[in-house]
Amino acid sequence: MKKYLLLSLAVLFIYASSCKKDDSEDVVAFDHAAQAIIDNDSLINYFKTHYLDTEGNIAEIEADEEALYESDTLKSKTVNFTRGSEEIEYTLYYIVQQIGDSIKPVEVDMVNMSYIGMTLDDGEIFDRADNGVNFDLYSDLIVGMRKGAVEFHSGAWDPQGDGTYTYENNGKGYIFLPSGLAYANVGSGDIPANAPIYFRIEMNRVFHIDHDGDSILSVYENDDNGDYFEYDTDEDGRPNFLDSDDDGDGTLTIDENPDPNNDGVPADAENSSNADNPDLADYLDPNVPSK
Ligand SMILES: [Ca+2]
Ligand SMILES: [Ca+2]
Ligand SMILES: [Ca+2]
Ligand SMILES: [Ca+2]
Repeated sequence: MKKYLLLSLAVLFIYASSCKKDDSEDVVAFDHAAQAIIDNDSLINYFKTHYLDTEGNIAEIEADEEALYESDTLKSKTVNFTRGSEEIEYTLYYIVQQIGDSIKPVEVDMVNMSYIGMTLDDGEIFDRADNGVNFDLYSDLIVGMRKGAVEFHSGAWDPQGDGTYTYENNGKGYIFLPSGLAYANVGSGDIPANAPIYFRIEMNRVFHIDHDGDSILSVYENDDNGDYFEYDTDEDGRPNFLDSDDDGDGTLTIDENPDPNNDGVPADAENSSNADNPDLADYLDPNVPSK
């Protein structure tokens, strides 16, 4: 009898773990909007009880130090992100401690960042990279890091001859994320489910990259509002920076001569000036070449 009980428990366990992997069922049932409010309350409470010490570390208030919550250095931004089937309005917080003297990345750039990742409730370090790691902001990072990283300028770098670099005047600071912009109700490694987390980061370098191999750097594949994800000329659901045939005319963008001088900027794109759209570059004009 005992043997059968163990067997059925084992079956149950396997079934439970296979369920957990099925995001579509678990995540839909979870109330992400409610969790967003709980997390924001936790973050606000943290900012009211912590301050930045003279070394730039965050510490718990003991006397009359100025709370992060009262400080002008604490900034926030709204990030709408879909969890389950619902678009949730999240608030991300960040602190720029040092403004870098070079460019900021956009959400489709690659960056080199140094970072320490910590859980909000106990400051436990779950990951760190002290010497800088390259990340494609579009594909390598949780959404909150992508949205936070673009608030930091990069700096100057100096190769040391052994493959490493030193960095000067790079952007430094913190990014604070509600769980919904991080690992949500699933968690990851040492990060529990529904845990707000924060990162201390240094933005070392920004690299412009070309995701779809059409010779146009992704940084230049955005619409008039600067949006990379909504810019979809042929409306096939694939934004231009990921679409190798932007206008959907059956000719690959790269074969419509979008960048004759090979600098990755489509300002010099070939324009055969068809009568309907005389100002439209060929790679964005579905009527050129004519079908
Ligand atoms: Ca491209
Ligand atoms: Ca498209
Ligand atoms: Ca095309
Ligand atoms: Ca075309």
